[in-house]
Amino acid sequence: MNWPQVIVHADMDAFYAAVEQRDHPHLRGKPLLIGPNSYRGVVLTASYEARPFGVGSGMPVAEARRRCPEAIMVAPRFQRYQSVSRQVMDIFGDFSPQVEALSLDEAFLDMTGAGALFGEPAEFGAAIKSRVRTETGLEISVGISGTKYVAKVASAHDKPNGLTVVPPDCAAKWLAPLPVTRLWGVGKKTAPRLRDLGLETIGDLVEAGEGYLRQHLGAVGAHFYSLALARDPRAVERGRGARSLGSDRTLERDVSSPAAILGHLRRSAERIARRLRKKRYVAGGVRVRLKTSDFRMLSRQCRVPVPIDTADDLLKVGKQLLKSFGNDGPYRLVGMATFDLSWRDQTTQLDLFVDDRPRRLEVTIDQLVSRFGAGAVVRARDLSHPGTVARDGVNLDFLDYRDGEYVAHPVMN
Ligand code: TTP
Ligand code: MG
Repeated sequence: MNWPQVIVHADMDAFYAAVEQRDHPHLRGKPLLIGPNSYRGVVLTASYEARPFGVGSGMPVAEARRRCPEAIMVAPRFQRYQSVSRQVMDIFGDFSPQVEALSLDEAFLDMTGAGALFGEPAEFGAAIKSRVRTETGLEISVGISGTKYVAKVASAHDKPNGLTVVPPDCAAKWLAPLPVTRLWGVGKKTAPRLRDLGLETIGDLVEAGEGYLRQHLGAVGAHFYSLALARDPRAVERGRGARSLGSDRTLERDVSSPAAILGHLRRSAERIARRLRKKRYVAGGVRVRLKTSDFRMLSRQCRVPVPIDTADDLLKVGKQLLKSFGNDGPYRLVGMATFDLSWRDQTTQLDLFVDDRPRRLEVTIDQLVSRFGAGAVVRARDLSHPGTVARDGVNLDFLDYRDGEYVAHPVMN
């Protein structure tokens, strides 16, 4: 089977309604409409029990209630949905560093090259579904193919709780019998036009040919023709959800000595490196941020020739960046972040050409911490300056401790 690209589209089933049914057991198995309890609003979504009545997103509440009088009206709780969404997106992040969130409940994942880690598409599709179910108690439908377009059509194909894998070489054949409304961009206006031309299915467009479609529909005709043949060159874009992994430390006392700044950077680097390794990511770039005592945020970043995932390497880059600030502080925040994240296993250089002793040490520490928890390991040099980090809600030193991050073992240094 030939999979030049592996694109996953994952979309929660009846998202808002499913969250309400999960949180309120008495709503389970019942037709629900999520929306304002007023006859003037529109329905945001309907539970699957309500859908056979022909109700759904965007329908005026009055119309929906007429069609499905026994439906229970439930007011939306956006914060709740947002927090579930974060949980779900975080799970996606464990399957790929390339996640393009399209809305609260749906995303594309580029899983090209992930086979070595997760097996065949059908296997990792099932794994995504099962993690979402275990961790959120909710169901999700997954479509997998070689393009975004086909993956998206596939995820809707067998909803709810669907898993549809369409190998790229069968994609055009798979699309052919589907109605033209499944083409992106064919809506209420275009569908009747296509029907007037005798084009009912996606396969009909392919048969009609590009020239014919161009002649009758203009440039958009050529676009539909490409989609109908499952051609869709768009890459998964991380966009707003750009995955960078970082750690900022807001300090109780401003610092200006290079040694003190470096001390904080090192702790950020250690924290970041552990999280990178846990997710099996490597970073293609490093950014250092410093906030001056008058609240100006300064930032320097650079890319690295070989992706990295150790505190040792992060810190080396961080040190270089630090030299380029041209500002002597004092600083109230010291932070580091990594970006351009990719899978560790796709980068062959790693471990091969570089001295991997620092990495082996860090991995050993990871294992100690995961086996013995907080208190297992601390670097000697960290014992000398505890407690310099103020409340920033994220990165307190004592959180290090409670998180099971480094604690003490002078020998490890
Ligand atoms: P969708 O994924 O479109 O719908 P859904 O998850 O409810 O159902 P499906 O199983 O068909 O995927 O949208 C996700 C959530 O976004 C949905 O639960 C409610 C909200 N939403 C709106 O607020 N307005 C809208 O117009 C649509 C379509 C959705
Ligand atoms: Mg959905």
